[in-house]
Amino acid sequence: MWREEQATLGAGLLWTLVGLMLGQLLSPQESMLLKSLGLATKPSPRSLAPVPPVLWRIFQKRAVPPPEDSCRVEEFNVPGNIIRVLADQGRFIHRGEPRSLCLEKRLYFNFSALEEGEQLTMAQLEIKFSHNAYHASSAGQVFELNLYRALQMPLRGMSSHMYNHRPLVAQSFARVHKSLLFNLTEVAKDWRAPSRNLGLILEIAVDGVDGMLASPAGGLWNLCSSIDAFVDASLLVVSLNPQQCKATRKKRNSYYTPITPSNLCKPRRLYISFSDVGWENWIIAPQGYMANYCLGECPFPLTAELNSTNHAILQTMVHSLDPEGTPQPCCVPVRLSPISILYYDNNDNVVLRHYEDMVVDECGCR
Ligand SMILES: *[C@@H]1O[C@H](CO)[C@@H](O)[C@H](O)[C@H]1NC(C)=O
Ligand SMILES: *[C@@H]1O[C@H](CO)[C@@H](O)[C@H](O)[C@H]1NC(C)=O
Ligand SMILES: CC(=O)N[C@H]1CO[C@H](CO)[C@@H](O)[C@@H]1O
Repeated sequence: MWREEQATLGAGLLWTLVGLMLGQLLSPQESMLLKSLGLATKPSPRSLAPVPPVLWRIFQKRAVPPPEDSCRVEEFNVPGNIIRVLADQGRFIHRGEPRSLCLEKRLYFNFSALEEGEQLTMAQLEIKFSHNAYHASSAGQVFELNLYRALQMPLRGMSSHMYNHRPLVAQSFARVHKSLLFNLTEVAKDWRAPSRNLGLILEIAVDGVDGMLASPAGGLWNLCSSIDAFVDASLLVVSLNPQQCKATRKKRNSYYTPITPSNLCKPRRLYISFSDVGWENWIIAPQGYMANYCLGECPFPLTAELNSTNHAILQTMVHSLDPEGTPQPCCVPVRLSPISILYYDNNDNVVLRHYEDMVVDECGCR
């Protein structure tokens, strides 16, 4: 880690930055910053949905060290720098009747959060069942799950026949206390056009004509009741924004620079706290990060450690001859590295997104 800089100049810049963030972060600046983060407006999540464990896992794994290739999601082995978990917004069509059809529900995922230039590379539907609701009477019972693509907008009291009767997925499952995962990549690509996104119809039925079974207690036990354990459906979508993503990445290797008691150009520590900027209500993690900045002199003669260009070397030479007429080269970032941010977007979806060039690793005289 770099030595905490107490130099007057360093502290001055630091306080300018803090002042900028605390007091005078004017809306044009804030919206510029949001835009560079790929957001049109500052999200104001209404309900704070729990963070899907898979996103936490990926976030924590990325925290240190940063990924080698920022354009891939290694966990799923697909290209991408944005991972969203979209909540299902569909309604129940009915549940419990007739007895062999336990549940019929529309699943709808709002794709408006995906921006124009993003390429969708993966979509995975998760259907979750609660852990507690597993009923012993249904042990061994096999359920049939069918997923259909809806063909028209649902109307209230819509019959169950308004959809394509070739199911996208037909699957049997026996245990209702586990998540089921389905690959919907192809369908979701088609959903990018809003008029094409009419959602899905999910049907869960008990295998057999009648859903009633004699229970050990003597009465009739409705097998469907164990499907009340149905908790929710969500769609994990991975996409790639090529403009915000570089193909290859060098390893971050300059976490420590030699401590030189000088005013020479080098990275200085700067911690940016998201709560200081008033963003703590929509950024889930990190709460802040070490962004750093470049500061210092670029004097004649420039040494190799100052990462200078031929042009900068010439400029210092001219500066040494004519200090009034030509300034020194500037101390600027020459290597930056990315971070990942976990946040709620405007639709209350949870998003894990990779941002390039957020941390100053190396400075140079340019
Ligand atoms: C999807 O979300 C956008 C932005 O929040 C909203 O304007 C739109 O009405 C939503 N669409 C549907 C069908 O709910
Ligand atoms: C999901 O489906 C797509 C397209 O059909 C396919 O390319 C991809 O390999 C599948 N992913 C997995 C994990 O099976
Ligand atoms: C790319 C490059 O030359 N980087 C160097 C910049 O300067 C630091 C020291 O300040 C060196 O450690 C880097 O290798």
